[in-house]
Amino acid sequence: MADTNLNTQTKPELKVERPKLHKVILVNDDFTPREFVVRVLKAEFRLSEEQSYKVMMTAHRRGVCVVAVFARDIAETKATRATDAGKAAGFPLLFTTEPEE
Ligand code: TYC
Repeated sequence: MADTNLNTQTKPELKVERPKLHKVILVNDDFTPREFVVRVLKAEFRLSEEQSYKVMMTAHRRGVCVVAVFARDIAETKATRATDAGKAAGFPLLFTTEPEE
């Protein structure tokens, strides 16, 4: 009996999950001028003129466009700042966020 292993404990599982990245989404509207949208994309998201124009036109044509992905708090801060830039200029420009799958 000296060899009987009575240890039935199982190793506790350590599950460390990577926090999800969050998308910042540009939403189209009928009022914000195209050039203003491009200016905000360049200033807040550091996109080039060309990237900004493409993102703006995709939202314009399709209704929405993913601008970039960030950790949640950064995505939310940037979306709020960019939306506020529109509001300050009297435009209904809207940026939202959502978690990646
Ligand atoms: N649709 C706007 C216009 O025709 C331009 C625009 C594009 C506004 C994208 C918002 O997310 C937007 N002036």
